[in-house]
Amino acid sequence: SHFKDVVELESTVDDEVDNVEIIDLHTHLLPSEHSDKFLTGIDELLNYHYLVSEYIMSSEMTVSEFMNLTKERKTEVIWNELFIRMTPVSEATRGVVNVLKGLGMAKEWKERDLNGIRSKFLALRASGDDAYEESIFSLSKIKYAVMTNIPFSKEEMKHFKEGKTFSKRYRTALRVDPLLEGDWGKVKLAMAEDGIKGSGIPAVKEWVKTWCSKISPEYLMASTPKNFTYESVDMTQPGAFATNVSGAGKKRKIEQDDDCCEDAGEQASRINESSDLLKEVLLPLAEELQLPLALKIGCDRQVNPTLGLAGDGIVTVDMSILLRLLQDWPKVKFLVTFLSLENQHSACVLKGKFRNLHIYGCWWYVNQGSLIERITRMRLEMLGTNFTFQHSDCRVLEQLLYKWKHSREALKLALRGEIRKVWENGGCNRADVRKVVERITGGSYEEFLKMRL
Ligand code: REL
Ligand code: ZN
Repeated sequence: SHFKDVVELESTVDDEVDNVEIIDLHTHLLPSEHSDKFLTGIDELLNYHYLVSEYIMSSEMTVSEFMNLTKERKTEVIWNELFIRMTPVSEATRGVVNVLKGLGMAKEWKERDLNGIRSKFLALRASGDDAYEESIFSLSKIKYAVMTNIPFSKEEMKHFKEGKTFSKRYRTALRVDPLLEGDWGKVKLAMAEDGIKGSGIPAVKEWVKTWCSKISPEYLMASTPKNFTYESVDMTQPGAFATNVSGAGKKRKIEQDDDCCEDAGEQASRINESSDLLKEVLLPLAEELQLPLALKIGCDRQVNPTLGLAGDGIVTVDMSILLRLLQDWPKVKFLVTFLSLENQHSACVLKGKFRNLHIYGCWWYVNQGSLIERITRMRLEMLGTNFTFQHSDCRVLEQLLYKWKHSREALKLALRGEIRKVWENGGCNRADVRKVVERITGGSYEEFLKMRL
């Protein structure tokens, strides 16, 4: 039966949002079996780059003084500054407090007892990392989280090479930024490390395919560099790749670097060098293997390199780049998110034109309650339920608890308003609310993966 009043409507929305099992479709989490890559506990939580950036904004220490500290010392310094000297009002600082509360450390938080917190975290892990890991997933009500698996990282991939098994709560995604950037140097290095002899386009394809069959990724992914561009080429024109594509700058550079004489063999390998890894490897492979290409667009990497991971900035991008990709590659599915708020609206318009596009998440600088609410309302108005409202981007296991708590709160606010309109229009009930919630927290994503193009 239909809701009798707004109170019932809102409490049902809250209840459905609190209880839905979510698919987290992009994180940087790695399983406990990958020991050194498994980030957990208070030191990792407080060393999160969002907090480092907030700390540096007003710290008494200089950047280099801070960066030279040990991890444990950094924890203490951040704790004293952001949680004792200041009140934790930011998204990232509130998050830590929420984790503490969620894991039964309200008393320690009240007393600002960092040592107490440290020993409680140790105690929690006493029953074994996989049990602890499972408890965090189930407390956060996450069905599964998609990892970021980087074949260019020897240390990360060694765990896969060893064939370790891990919890079903994790799914894989193959992260291939150098293919999108046309960075042959990195590609060749990674291939050499994997013992691959050849170096041309076919060899690169084989290498990527081998990783795909090894880890069975949900999708291929990359985040675009600031100057990322993609120009349409007439694929029927011989030599088109060498002249008219985003790799053109790269080609010029290679020619400048190497102006001595050469034989035919060298010339042939130079043609390979200048080939566009995006157009000749990544996009064709996505089509051939029927793997979506997930793009994260709008990061301006290392605007302040002294800050490490905390040193990345933002750009609002020209949407015609994505438009051309969608037009040129109708058989490739694109999962896309944007860093800039300005790009979110245009992204919704594009989604309405291209069924091979799925918009997901409120990434990093738009992963803030007020912005999640606003973006989600706009997406509901423009796309119905054909999007995924959020991904967490967690790097530390326990962040699942707070990031999803915060996102669920924002979603409740968005849905209370939007569902109310539906109700006022002609009535609605719990089942109607559930359909909406399930679709935008993973249902639409899974449907998109299965969609025929
Ligand atoms: O996947 C990415 O490219 C980004 O999400 C990361 O580079 C970023 O550092 C992440 O921690 C942001 O949330
Ligand atoms: Zn990420």
